[in-house]
Amino acid sequence: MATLAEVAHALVSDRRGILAADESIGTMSARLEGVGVEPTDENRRAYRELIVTTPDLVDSVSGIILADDTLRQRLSNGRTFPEALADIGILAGIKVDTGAKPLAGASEEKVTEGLDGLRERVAEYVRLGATFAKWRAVLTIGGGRPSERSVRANAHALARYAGLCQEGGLVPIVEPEVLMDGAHSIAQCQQVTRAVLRSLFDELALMKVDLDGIILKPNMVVAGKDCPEQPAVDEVAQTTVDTLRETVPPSVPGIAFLSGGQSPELATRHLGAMQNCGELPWELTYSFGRALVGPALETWWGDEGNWRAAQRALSVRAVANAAAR
Ligand code: 5MM
Repeated sequence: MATLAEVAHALVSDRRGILAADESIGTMSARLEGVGVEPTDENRRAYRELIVTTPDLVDSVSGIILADDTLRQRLSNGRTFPEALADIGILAGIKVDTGAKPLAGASEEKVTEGLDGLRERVAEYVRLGATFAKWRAVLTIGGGRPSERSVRANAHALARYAGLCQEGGLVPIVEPEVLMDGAHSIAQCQQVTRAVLRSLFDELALMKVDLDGIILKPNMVVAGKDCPEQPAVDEVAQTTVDTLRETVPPSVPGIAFLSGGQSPELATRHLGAMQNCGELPWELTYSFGRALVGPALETWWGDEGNWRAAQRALSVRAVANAAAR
């Protein structure tokens, strides 16, 4: 059986990246409704089948993060999703958090929940074929946010999640997302991202998490989407890499970015530009959700006749991101 470090390494090497298809039922339903598809269990299943049966996906995707409902569903050929992924050489991951909930005493801020019963759920997910997991914390900038208590509460939860996953045999993807919402500058995003990552690595050390058996999934350091001054691609790349050099220990095998609402093309350009920012101690790759599958969803529209065109749209983004690496 592969060690945690071997699984983590496999997820970020060979120019491949991770596809995030772990939208909760609420988010996935909203995305389906956005393209005129009725948000039924069957349509959520069919959409995920479209993704995992995309030809040659294994050439650019090392792992796919699934949600709990998908892990229990089957493809039309009767295989479970983890079985179907194993058949084609892609690792199956599972989102184990139960969502970001209002943080007591911190107006408009959230803390991600899901620690209760996590040890038992991890054991079940391993039995169902998962080899890695994901937990996403969200932090907002503006109006005095993020507060120190939201940074520390989320870092603490991420570290306890990571420890439980490693104990149970899953590689934890640790995702502290500083949101792009707002009019903040890239400098403000850098300052907050730096503080969030410092707090996170303090907590991971406290919880004795093995850093060579995790993947970090951070935001890129960008300006808020309403900021009138949008930085150039090279500035985003350099600022992101500088921030990571200051905060992420070299024993972390890989950093797999979220796309956070950037357009698919811009997220790919940022990833590509980062590869020219000098020698780095970790692999830099992608763990995009919307920036990988958005164009496919918009092509599909729930119509069987658009199935292959939608898969081609996914392939285009996956191949472009692997090439950017
Ligand atoms: C795919 O979306 C993931 C789950 O979202 P919800 O639990 O809110 O439904 C999300 O965690 C995703 O993995 C990350 O945000 C990265 O996705 P993007 O679209 O930002 O690359």
